[in-house]
Amino acid sequence: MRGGTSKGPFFNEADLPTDLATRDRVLLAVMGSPDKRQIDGLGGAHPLTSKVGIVRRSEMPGVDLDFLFAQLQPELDKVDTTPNCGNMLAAVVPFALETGLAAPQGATTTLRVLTRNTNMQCDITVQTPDGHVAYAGDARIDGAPGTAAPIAIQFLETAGSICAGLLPTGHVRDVIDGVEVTCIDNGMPLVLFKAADLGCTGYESAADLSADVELKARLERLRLACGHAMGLGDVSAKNYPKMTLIAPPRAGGSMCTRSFIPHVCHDAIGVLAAVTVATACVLDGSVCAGMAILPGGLTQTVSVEHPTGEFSVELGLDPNNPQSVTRAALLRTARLLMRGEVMIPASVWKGNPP
Ligand code: NQM
Repeated sequence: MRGGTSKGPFFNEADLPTDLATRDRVLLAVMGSPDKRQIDGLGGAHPLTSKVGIVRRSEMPGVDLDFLFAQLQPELDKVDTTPNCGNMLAAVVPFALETGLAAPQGATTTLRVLTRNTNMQCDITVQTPDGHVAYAGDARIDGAPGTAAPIAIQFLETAGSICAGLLPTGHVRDVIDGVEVTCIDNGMPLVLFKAADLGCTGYESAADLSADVELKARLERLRLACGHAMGLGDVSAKNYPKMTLIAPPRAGGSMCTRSFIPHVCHDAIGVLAAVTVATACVLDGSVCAGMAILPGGLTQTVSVEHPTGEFSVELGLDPNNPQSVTRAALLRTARLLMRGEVMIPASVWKGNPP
């Protein structure tokens, strides 16, 4: 499935080994990791195409589907199920409808999905005219070509997904390793700082930033220090916190970003990374203060500019405390790319008994 600006294979959990160590070996074999080109598997030689979705019917009252996201890396022998992925999440309901894990409800189908990685719930609405998922439509998301049917995602509660809370250092702004930063987690742990503070404009292309070896070494030093400050311990082998360079918006949006995930620069920005940037924009005293251009009000659409366009996040603020974000809504698209069997070497797993 393509989910937003990511893609990867989706599995019905019942088709995978129950033993987690075997499951991870199977997923590595599916994707062809570790190998820079993932030549012996389905992975696309990039973190955004080294992702796997695992879905099952939920047993939790009020929840329809459970989703487990697995992040692999081309060159690592590792399967990480600790972070979220809001892009792969967009493909969960289409996958469940295609495979009979859920039934269509009418012209649209809304299901509640629990992301098991961080226990996060959301409501996802897809178009299902005639009882089938519609993929064609007019919705456009920057970072994926063309247009497609809209998939609306409404997040219910995202603060402190992996960290202990929204502001895991206890401050809205810190100075860490000589750089003024906001460490924040509203669905994805991020470190935000002004691009200019690291000698960048913040308007560079993703390719130019990914090729800047010196900048990446500096970012990694800062990331490791922030990881400790955020209570995440040694993050050298983790793909979070993501490092987010910010600059004044220049395309009519609210804030301009360049997001390292964390060792290459994203061509766009992750879904929950965008939710987290939007949240930092509305917090008084964050590094975004004085730079973000916001519409104001208790329902704010924050437009996060990124290298290939923008990502709009609608935030709902608590009327009794406008510094508190109570919900986030956004639009994605997804597409079924293929269905079939993926072949696992018998030395890795011989398959579930028929
Ligand atoms: O932040 C990339 C992506 C992501 C994650 C990453 C994501 C999210 O664009 O919710 O979607 O940050 O590694 O798929």
